[in-house]
Amino acid sequence: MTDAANPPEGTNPLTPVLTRRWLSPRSWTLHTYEQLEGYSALRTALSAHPDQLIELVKAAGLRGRGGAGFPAGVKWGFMPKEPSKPHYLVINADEGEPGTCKDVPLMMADPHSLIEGCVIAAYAMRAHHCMIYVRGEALHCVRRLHQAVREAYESGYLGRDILGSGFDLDVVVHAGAGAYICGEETALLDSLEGKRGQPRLKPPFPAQAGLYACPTTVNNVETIASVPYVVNGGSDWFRTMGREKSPGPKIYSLSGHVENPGQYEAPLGTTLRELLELAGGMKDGVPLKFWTPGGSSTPLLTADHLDVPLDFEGATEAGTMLGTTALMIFNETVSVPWAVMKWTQFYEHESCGKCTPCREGCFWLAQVLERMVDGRGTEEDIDTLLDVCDNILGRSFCALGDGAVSPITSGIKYFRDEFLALCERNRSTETADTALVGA
Ligand code: L3W
Ligand code: SF4
Repeated sequence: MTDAANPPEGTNPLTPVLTRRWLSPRSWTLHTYEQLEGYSALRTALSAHPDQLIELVKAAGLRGRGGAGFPAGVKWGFMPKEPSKPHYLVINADEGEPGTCKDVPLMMADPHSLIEGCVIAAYAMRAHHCMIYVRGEALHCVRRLHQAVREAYESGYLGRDILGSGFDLDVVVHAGAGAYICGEETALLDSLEGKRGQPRLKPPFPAQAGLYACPTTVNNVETIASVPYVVNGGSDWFRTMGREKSPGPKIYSLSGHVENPGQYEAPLGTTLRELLELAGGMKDGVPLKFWTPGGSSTPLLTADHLDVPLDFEGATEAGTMLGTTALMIFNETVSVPWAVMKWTQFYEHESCGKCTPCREGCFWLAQVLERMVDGRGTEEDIDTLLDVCDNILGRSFCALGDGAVSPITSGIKYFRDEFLALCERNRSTETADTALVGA
């Protein structure tokens, strides 16, 4: 692992940590996992005090890999130390953010790293129940996790008295029903309880009142799968990768107009320019026009942002967010208003309807964008879009509303001319029609 942290000079910045087993034959089996140091971190962890593990994760600076980047150790520390109610660990595997394809590949290729991370995290937080909430459409992934969980039970890594430590943990794999909003942690908890998945008011945060009103921690798949490496390598080793406030490796998923789309693991802070090099460059050499750093909920960037360090701070300084590190890459052939319309239709469809700004606003945004793309827009429509966005941003109940306006406001910020051109086209058609009628 130290080698991965200190690659010889001149090699690419890939850090095969989380992805190091992915290309091994039958990488998803317990046999392969054990052959490649699997479950060695669990043995170490179970011999430590739970609080030592929380301090270790805090010292490593491991931040949530689901989008918000909240420090994992701090979140674990919110859980009560003396359980008066059951504690729950919930894994957010509802990977639904457009363009995001890192958690499903991780669970398919290396499900035991997630399970090992779950046992360590649950032990640290005094939880004896863990739920893995998987995106409903990813049935292949649900099956793979079921198989891995079964193997882990049979080998004493789950269940009663794990590895003779006296610690018990049950893991349940739960398939969602395909609603994007169930990736929001409190909607996910409602869904797990059998209710319609809609966000809850926070506070109380899940650590105070989560699943069945009991102390709960919700963590992303990649976050928890990183934990065994932190335990084995230590916090100093983890911090040799990435940047001071955003340490460690990260799985970047590249899609769209690149030669070799896929998952690229690299230290946090790697730039798109470096990632594009790893991915073989832009497809057929057609130049880059715009891209998302972390799914469609993060403001778009352009070819001027190739050297933005892709970590939590770097993305914010560039006026966007790191999000899920889902880099969707678009070349010059793609119309920005068209792409923005498609994303807006997605948010309109996925808005849960609980609050008015998002429910009504996403509907109107989609209407206006469809009209514009259809060549029936006017210049005032651009102001209408920005006005509706302004009434959604910061006024919605959950992050979906804020995310929905990101592609629109950033699209207009960088490519206003393209939106205007659509309206001009409409005006010239109108003039032609009038001339025709007049004739
Ligand atoms: C206790 C406090 N806990 C915060 C916890 C909170 C949560 C975590 C982060 O949104 C983002 C969003 C999407 N006491 C606490 C506390 N916590 N303060 O920390 O919380 P928060 O509210 O900052 O973020 P969030 O609601 O978890 C996540 C963005 O990610 N996103 C989409 C993600 C989609 C996926 C996917 O498909 N896999 O993850 C993309 O950008 O817009 O901004 O646990 O409870 N005082
Ligand atoms: Fe539901 Fe949208 Fe409101 Fe979130 S912002 S609660 S998704 S209506």
